[in-house]
Amino acid sequence: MNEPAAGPNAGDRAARVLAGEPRAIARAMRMVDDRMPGHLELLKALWPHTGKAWVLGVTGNPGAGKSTLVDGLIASYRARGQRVGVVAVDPTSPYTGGAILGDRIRMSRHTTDDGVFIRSLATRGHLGGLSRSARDVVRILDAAGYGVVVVETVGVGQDELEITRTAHSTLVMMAPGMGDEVQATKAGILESADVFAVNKADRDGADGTVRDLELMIALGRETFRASSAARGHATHTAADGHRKPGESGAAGERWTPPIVKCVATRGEGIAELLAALDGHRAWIEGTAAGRARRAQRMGEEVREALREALIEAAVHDLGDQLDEAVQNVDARAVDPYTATEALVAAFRARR
Ligand SMILES: Nc1nc2c(ncn2[C@@H]2O[C@H](COP(=O)(O)OP(=O)(O)OP(=O)(O)O)[C@@H](O)[C@H]2O)c(=O)[nH]1
Ligand SMILES: [Mg+2]
Repeated sequence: MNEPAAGPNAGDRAARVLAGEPRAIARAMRMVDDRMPGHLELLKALWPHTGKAWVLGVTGNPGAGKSTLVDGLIASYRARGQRVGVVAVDPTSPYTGGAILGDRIRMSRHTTDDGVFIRSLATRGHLGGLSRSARDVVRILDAAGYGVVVVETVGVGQDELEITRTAHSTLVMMAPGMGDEVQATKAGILESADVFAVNKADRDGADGTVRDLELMIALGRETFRASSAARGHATHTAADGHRKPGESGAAGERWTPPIVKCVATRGEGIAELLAALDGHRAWIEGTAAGRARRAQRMGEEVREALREALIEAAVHDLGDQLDEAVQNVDARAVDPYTATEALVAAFRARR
């Protein structure tokens, strides 16, 4: 597994990724995922060639039909002539590409299409790093010319929500009778959803799920009004009413998540869903509020990277001083607040 850092330089590697060589792409993904030496140089070399892909996050409870739907979306984007990358993320699984995840992907009919690149990601112990890994893998696909990149996550917990923040548009899938509606409010998914898909509309209860969602969106709107618009979020919950599938969800500068009913197994509702997603993309790209959201997320990424880099630098530079401080706090010779202040001061003084 451990490949030496020697070999092709970042420029060569980047050139092969840009040329769309599948092996080079897979290798680059492994490098960034494992944070191998040279991965940052590679990402830097790829950066000027990124920013073209549309990133779609797909989330929802296990079994909602995400993979089946993504499979249908891939086919539609391919029919439009777009190349599609898929990153399947399972925060609950320590295995990458194992049987469990393989079973969850269900996109096998696209595996022979070289316009489709599917990659799975699992935690493998590096908790918290999954959204960064997902973001970097998405960038590699972006640089390699995949115009649409789908990030599918399992579940609607905090980890998944964080991962959806790496996307431009977030599609939240629900299925009737799974108690998803209640879960959604808990996990704060209303704030993350740009488009809702109520799947398994061939089953009883889909209309009820749609009504529940409409109600929650309306309630969110009231809450938003009550807490005033001063929070700086371009949140869609402030918009007026919900649109019918296919209509734009943009009301002026605001965005209301459209709700689209579908039957993923039969491909029903996919066209409406694509229209809703296109509408959201147009909102992100065409309105000041949409662009502000994009900028905000870029800001989050830089802050996250800065936090990580600062911690690394501080731990490296402070060395024994950090260990001593910990011992002193443990011996109650100093309180942790004063100890932290002293460490920050010491780190600053070294610069
Ligand atoms: N009746 C019905 N079944 C569906 C529909 N869409 C998907 N299914 C079935 O639901 C099951 C789960 O579908 P998946 O696409 O694997 O769901 P998923 O959300 O990706 O599941 P995880 O990856 O395990 O979270 C499969 O047996 C699908 O065939 C639908 O519209 N109607
Ligand atoms: Mg799945």
